Amino acid sequence: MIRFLHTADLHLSQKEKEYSLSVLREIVFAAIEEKCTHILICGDLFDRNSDIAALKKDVIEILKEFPGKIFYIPGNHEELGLSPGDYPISADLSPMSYPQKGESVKLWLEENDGVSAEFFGFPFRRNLDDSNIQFKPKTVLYRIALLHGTETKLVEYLGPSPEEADSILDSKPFQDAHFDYLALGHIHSKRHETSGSMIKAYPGSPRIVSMGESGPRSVNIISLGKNGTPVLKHRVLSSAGEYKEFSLSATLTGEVPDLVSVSSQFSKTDTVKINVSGIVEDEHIVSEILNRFCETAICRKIEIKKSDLKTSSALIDNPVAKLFYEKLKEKQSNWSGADAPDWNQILVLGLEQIEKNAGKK
Ligand SMILES: [Mn+2]
Repeated sequence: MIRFLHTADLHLSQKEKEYSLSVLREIVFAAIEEKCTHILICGDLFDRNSDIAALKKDVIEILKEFPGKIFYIPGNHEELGLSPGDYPISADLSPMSYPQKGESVKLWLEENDGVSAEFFGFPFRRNLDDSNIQFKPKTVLYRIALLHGTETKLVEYLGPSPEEADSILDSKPFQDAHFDYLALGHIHSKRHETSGSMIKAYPGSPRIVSMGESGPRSVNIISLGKNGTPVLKHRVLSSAGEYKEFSLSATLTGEVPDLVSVSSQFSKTDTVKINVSGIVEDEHIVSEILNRFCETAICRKIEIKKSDLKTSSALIDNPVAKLFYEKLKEKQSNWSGADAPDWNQILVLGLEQIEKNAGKK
């Protein structure tokens, strides 16, 4: 049996050193626990080229804990900060094995327990298709490729980020050469597809690289047995946490009543974004409440978006709005019935309508 852990797009960075290295540690731990013989790292292991020199000592120390082999290809991010055409890896990154400068592909031939497999590692390049790759007839049980780029059938939407639109991968030559598994990197959300008998899979980024990357972060574990069919499973990484986003509204007096219930919906490894909207009388009060919340929130990272928050004074410069506001306040203070309406909602709706009509003139 050959069993490998497939990951990509960890984006180790000095900026988030502790967090990104903690996820690398869990990846190695997972590979050991799953009894993997190999780890495949399919590009963008480092966020920028300068991160290689800065973090290589820590990375090597962590990777040395793994008793099997580690195959690696550089992605487009390893080139960031370099002059075009320069090969991104000049340092010795063993125990990782990877294509060297000038090598357009590296072939590893592996055998374990009567199971044989070829692993082809392609360093990132912007054009990889029928015209520049050719394979000899398959003589082993499994053929695996390590690739970094956008497989268009697996990625339905190619924008607005130009990142996804460059580096198109054509999987046809791999299918024609009877590959069994394409170990892909570049796309940060996990996905896979089987075409014919070939699995094409992005494990997704094993950590949160950018805000908005929601869902559990995971790696792929692939088992190659004697029957010639790879078996794929996902393994969630708990140290990566999850990205969680909440939309809350502030009351006119600046309180955010749902903040309390939100804090029970994330944990210390999570990355949190809270969008606050509404109309408030005094922006300072709501800012103070939100700052205090951020200081005490138990999570890895928190960001609050206040751009949808409006102050009533700005709107009340409009004489119609001012009249509406005063009438509403009067009605509110004279209210004696049991079921009081949501005054804040009425105010927000009313002011929004007045603002919209004012804009039409
Ligand atoms: Mn990439």
